Amino acid sequence: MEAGVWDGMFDRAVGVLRRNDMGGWTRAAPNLYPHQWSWDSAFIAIGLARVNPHRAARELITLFSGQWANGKVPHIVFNPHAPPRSYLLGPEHWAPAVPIPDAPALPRQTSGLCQPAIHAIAALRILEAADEVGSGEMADGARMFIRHLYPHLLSWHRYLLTERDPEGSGLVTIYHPWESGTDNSPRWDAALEAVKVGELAPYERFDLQFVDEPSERPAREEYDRYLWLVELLKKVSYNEAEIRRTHPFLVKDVLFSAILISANEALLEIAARVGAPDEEREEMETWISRGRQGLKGCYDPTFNLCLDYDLRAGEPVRVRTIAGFAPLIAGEPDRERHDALLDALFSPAFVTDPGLRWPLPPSTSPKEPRFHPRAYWRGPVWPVISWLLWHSLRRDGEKERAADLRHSSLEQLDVGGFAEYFEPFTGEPLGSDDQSWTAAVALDWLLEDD
Ligand code: 9WN
Repeated sequence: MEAGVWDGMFDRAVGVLRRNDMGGWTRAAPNLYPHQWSWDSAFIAIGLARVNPHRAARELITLFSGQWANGKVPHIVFNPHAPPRSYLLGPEHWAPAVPIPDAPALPRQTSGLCQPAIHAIAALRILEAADEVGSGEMADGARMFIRHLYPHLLSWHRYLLTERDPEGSGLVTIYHPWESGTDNSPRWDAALEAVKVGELAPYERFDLQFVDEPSERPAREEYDRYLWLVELLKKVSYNEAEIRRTHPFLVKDVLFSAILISANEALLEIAARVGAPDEEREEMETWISRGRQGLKGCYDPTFNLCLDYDLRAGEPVRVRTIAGFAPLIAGEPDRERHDALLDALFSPAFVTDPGLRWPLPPSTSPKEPRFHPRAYWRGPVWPVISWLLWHSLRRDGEKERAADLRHSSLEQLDVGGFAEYFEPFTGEPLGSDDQSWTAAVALDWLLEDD
């Protein structure tokens, strides 16, 4: 760790995670998100891996205790002690009239959606952290942890690459913008607009009490559609075949798919460590090459970005967002395309826009007509996305660019604190304060030297 430069930040980040620690799992944020979120927990485990590997392992194990019988890891595992009227949609909104055969026999309730599968990357980080400590109790604990988690990770990835990809395209179909983790990104505008909302019970937006301005959260029309899509999924008791037949929102999400490819690389390493059968490793290799092929088919040479594909409309989603850099996250084997993507990332359409407070990727390109610098995923900078890109660039040997992303991100957090996201031109912290995954990626960055 660079001593002196980021004085106090390490302790502040640890403090945020400690205050959000609910005993074996971490709430995503103190007020706005009082439950355990799936990809947040994976980032939290990454941040905790070298600080407290045992606690990091526990984060993932607790999350996976909510896994469904079909392998799906739910996007929220609910906190039974969350204050009433604190989060919409709470646990009472997810149960369908007809019991769900695939839901877990749980002491804890879950949502019925999922989120990007970054968990295997987190699990591998925990193993590597335990390796650094050396042999002894830690190594035994890590071995037990991974023996326990490996089959769960495998069935999670299998679910995504079968039920969510019956076409064998290597790309994951999402059923709801919340599944992407980039909820109100303009990526989903057209597909959402096509959803005809039926009769909805009146509802209250609890989220708006925890932000300064309503524009920091999705709009009312978006919420109507989010809630309606959940109603439709409940109506078919989350039956995958029925969803594929009837659901109005089915999109191949390139960012989700890319994260899964990278997670499959991690799973492959984990498989080697647990001595998994050859067939399982071959299965993962097939997923990885199929995924890369799938992303190749979504590449748009005019934008030099990868585009999501709307299955209902039968067309690509032509909008420039950070999801376009999916192949960089997956690992792009074609050198020419890799360089074109890097040029696009470091172009004025993203990181080198001269008006930016820090050279960090805005969630949506400022060149897009639907860019909005304060509106959730429509423009602000999200530290976890900067982390994903940093991690990928470093893996690919792009040392200098990775170091710049890390340095600017740490500056952003030093000035603005561990906010959920940041206004790209002013650096103003927005959304929730003390967001767990922001503190977690800060820890990971602080523990690196470059
Ligand atoms: C819905 C918890 C989550 C993140 C998502 C982010 C936001 C929820 C919401 O918060 O989504 O899942 O209510 O807006 O978009 O990426 O996991 O931090």
